[in-house]
Amino acid sequence: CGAAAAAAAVAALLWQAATGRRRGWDGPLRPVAGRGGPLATPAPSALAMFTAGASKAGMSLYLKAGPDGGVGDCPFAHTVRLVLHVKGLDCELQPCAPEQKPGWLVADFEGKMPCLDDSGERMIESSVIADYLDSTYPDPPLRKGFDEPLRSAALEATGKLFPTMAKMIKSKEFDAAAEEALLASLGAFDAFLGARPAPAAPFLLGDTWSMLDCALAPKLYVLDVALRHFHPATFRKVAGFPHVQRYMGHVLGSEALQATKYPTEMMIWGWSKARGD
Ligand SMILES: N[C@@H](CCC(=O)N[C@@H](CS)C(=O)NCC(=O)O)C(=O)O
Repeated sequence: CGAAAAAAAVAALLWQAATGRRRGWDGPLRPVAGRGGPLATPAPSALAMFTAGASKAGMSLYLKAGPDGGVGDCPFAHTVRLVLHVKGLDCELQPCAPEQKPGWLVADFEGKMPCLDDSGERMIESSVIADYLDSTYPDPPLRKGFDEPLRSAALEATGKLFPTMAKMIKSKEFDAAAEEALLASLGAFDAFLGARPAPAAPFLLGDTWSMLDCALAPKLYVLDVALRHFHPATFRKVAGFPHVQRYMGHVLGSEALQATKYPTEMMIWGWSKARGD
């Protein structure tokens, strides 16, 4: 029995060396963060020795770097990282400043990021990457198994949140029209959350992460940090939306968000640049 377990462990190790991904034998799954990411890169181990000799197997995510070379502020890359995390997939993070992008990324993808490289299969656009991950690594499913009318309603109710919050955050002076538009989109979102069959459900479509949560949570992280920083009086008005408050509290406090978030200083740095501060 012991020998069989050891053989299974070795087989799993070799499988990981070949694929860059873990199989469920070695305990809880966690993502591997790259340079300067919020999680420390695991210490060298037998696993590292195996993977060091492997060819191009494994997953890498090329994403915006911050000024210190670590993971920069990008809600779209954050969505991909959430999907990876929820699925328990290991992925090397490769933060890239404009001058650090690999030649193939510039030549084949106009340097666009985030860009996923899964053992040579490469793609850009966070939604395309997220769909690829969901269909290639279907456990847990993030699109299938959810109520379709509820999903459409959620999409409709959340569609204006990011554009309106971005406009407000970017406005240097107080802009009453921008605030009104943001509050209107928060109102639509609040109404949707409260009208669901299970209004207290922690995620948009029920009790588990869906693709929509993975797309929305990084944007609410922006609201929580950048709107609070640049327009605190407007941020205080978010308290007037109780369902939004509860949803934000849940997803922003979740283990997955905490494990994948980039530093708040990075967020302020990125949005300060976008504002031309
Ligand atoms: N529609 C794209 C947007 C991606 C995007 O805007 N990426 C920006 C940061 S949020 C970026 O990586 N900028 C750095 C660069 O292009 O060098 C997606 O969803 O993937």
